[in-house]
Parts: sequence; C-alpha cells; structure tokens
Amino acid sequence: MFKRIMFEHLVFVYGTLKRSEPNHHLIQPGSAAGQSILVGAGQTKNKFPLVIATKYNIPHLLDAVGTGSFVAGEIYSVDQSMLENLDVLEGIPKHYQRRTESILLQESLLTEPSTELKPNTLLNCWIYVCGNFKEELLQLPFLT
Ligand code: PCA
Repeated sequence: MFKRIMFEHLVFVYGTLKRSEPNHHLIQPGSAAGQSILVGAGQTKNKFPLVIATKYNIPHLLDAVGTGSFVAGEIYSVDQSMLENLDVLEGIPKHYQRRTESILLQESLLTEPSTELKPNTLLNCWIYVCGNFKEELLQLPFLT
C-alpha cells in the first residue's frame, strides 16, 4: 500500500505536535529530529477522554477507551529516529505511554499521487496515552 516515500511508522498526534501547536516544529517535515510526512487528518475510531491536565495546558489522552469523544488529529509517517525523539519529548514510558490505536483517515494530505489513501481508511497508528492517571481527571471537561 505504501510506496517508498513513506517511513516505517505511523503516528497520530492530537496535542502539541499538531500544526500550529508549540511542539509541531519537532515533527514537521525537514526537522532535525528525523524524517516525516504529513499523511492526513484523522480521528480515533474509539472514544477517549481528552483533558487539559496540568497548569502548562498540556492535553492528556487518558487510556480509558469508550469514555469521552472521538479525538481529532493528524497522522504522520515517520522514521525510527523521529519516533525515538518523539518518545523523549513525551517522556516515555513514565509520563506518556505509546501504543497502537485504530485511526480513521478523514482527509489524505499526501501530495504524491502514487501514495494515495482513500478517506475512511482505518490506519493502525502509534498514539501517546496516559495509562496511570488519577481517577479525578475523569471529572474534567472532555475535549475533541
Ligand atoms: N503531544 C502529543 C501527545 C500529547 C501532546 O501534547 C501529541 O500531540 O499527540
């Protein structure tokens, strides 16, 4: 399905790594952290509670499948170096954990026609989640 311009990993980002968010420069194509391509806009197949959890305004996706809303974000194809750098940024494994999750591609943003992906394709992507969160976080408003 993927031609050679795609890299080893797919990552779905929903927070500070998205375009126009403060950490985007790290994942953006041309970054020194590694190789990346913006694949498209997507949304989680499952619902998750997404809350703003700290005084730094950092979005946390709590690993409680079925609670909350479908979460919107961006899908990137990245190489091993980029994935390792993202893991450092996200504080793996203490702060966040990285696991795979099914993401619905809503709009392909690939510019190379040979890599075409149809909308509504389900992609298995890496996603950063908080596994060991305090129950009280589930009282906060859920974002999308
Ligand atoms: N950065 C990662 C996880 C949460 C965050 O702020 C992201 O954008 O997906």
